[in-house]
Amino acid sequence: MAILVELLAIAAAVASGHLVAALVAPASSPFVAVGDAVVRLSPQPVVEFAKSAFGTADKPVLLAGIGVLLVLLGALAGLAARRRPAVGTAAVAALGLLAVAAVLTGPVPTATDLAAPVVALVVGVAVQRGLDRLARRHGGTRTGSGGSGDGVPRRTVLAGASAAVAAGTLVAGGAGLALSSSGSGIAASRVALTGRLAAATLAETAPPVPASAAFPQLGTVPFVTPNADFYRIDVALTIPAVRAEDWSLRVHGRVGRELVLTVDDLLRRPLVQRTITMTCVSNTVGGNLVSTADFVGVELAPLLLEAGVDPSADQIVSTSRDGWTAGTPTATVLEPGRGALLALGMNGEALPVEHGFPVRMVVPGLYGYVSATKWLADIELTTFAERSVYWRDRGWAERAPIKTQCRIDAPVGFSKLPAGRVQVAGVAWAQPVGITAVEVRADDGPWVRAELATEVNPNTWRMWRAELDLSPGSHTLTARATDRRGLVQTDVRVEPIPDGATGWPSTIVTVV
Ligand SMILES: Nc1nc2c(c(=O)[nH]1)N[C@H]1C(S)=C(S)[C@@H](COP(=O)(O)O)O[C@H]1N2
Ligand SMILES: [Mo]
Repeated sequence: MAILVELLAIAAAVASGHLVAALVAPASSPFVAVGDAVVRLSPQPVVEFAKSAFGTADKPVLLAGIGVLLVLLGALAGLAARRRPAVGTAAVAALGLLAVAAVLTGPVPTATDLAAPVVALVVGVAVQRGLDRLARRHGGTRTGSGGSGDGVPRRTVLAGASAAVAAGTLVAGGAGLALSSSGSGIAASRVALTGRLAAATLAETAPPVPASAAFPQLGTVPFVTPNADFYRIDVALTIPAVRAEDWSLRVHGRVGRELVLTVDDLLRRPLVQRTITMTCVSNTVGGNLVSTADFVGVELAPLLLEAGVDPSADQIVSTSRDGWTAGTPTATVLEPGRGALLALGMNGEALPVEHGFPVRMVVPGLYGYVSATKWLADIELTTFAERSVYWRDRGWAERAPIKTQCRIDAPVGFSKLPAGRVQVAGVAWAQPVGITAVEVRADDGPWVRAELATEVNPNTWRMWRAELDLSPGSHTLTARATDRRGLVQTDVRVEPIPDGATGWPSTIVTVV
């Protein structure tokens, strides 16, 4: 019985905490906050291992692991509580305090964030003490006759109380889950923001992408990546849920005057539309952590100038609602024509939640980890010497401009092709300068200049195609790009860490 009491108390605490969190501040759910804290405190090798072992299932696996651990802890505490009743209460209280600590040490904690773990703590302790007292008074599970005539009603009281707690837990947990998965109004907020963006007058529109910008009939990816296919990389255990109505951004640090901006404030500024190719530093040669979208947002540079950037502030640290941080060179963002954005829209909609709703940063020409903060919450003007950030702490470079790179999309590796002329096609990118040439060759043969598709702008990828005459047998096709600076992509193969992979992409095909 003591074990059941303990487990019911923990379940009631978790469920009530999740419900309160779903109502007031989704990220403050004790369960989720503890999971986030585990990720924050895990040494880098553990995080890398989890990612490679479980892939994108790493988050559910972690949450399930915490669930199993809670059951084990509850059972152990329950066993101990048979001898020493105080242990049972102490265990539940300790778990509650752990949740409070996880939320308090989390990113940008606010007073409302405390509501959920505190409710969980109080509910957990109250249930544990209440049921435990009933159980002891009435002899617990010791079954059999139970003796006296009033034993039956007493056991009934205990069973009834337990059932009531269990039912309450299910209802609270179910309601919490339903609310948090419906995103506490996030979906409605997204629809509303999509509407406001559609109704807004853009100060600058992106020219439509011409059909000549891609070669889909040859097997290249579409020029603009549909939102559902846009690559996704982040360390967020659960997607931070902030309604556009509740969002605000603080710009502070080495500035003349602090700014606090809401979505309304942003929508009052000139809105610009830009087609930009984003790239992840973790992309391996030939990989697909690169995508293109039409972003709508406000220019970041004038906003920073309004705040008055101190000349000493060489780094912009942006913090996500989930605590993740990126460090961007101030000079890059302020560079004339760079076009860094606080983006609100992506491909005709408000940002999808997994891509940073309601506001994210996008800086053309920089890898995402040093620039593209999603669920943006805070911008601090500081120095590289003064503050380090998430991935820099884990061995990645302080500065990371995108390296000139290309990819062969067709033919697909290990294809069997009929002899004769073979169509080769792919993409190349060198944001922010653009691509001026791509060459392809078979084996050690001569380089063949590819035909380039129409350039949309230098901050986007550029598609290419070429024809090669291949004799029967197996061939390795290799490509290399040249950027507008005249730099030919290096063939030296390096791994993504610390500042991006290099090397020529290649594909093996068999001509029959
Ligand atoms: N809050 C937050 N923002 C983040 C990250 C993150 O882990 N958390 N990852 C960054 C990295 S490494 C990349 S490459 C881009 C990816 O953006 P996407 O998922 O929209 O493609 O987001 C950046 N912004
Ligand atoms: Mo990335």
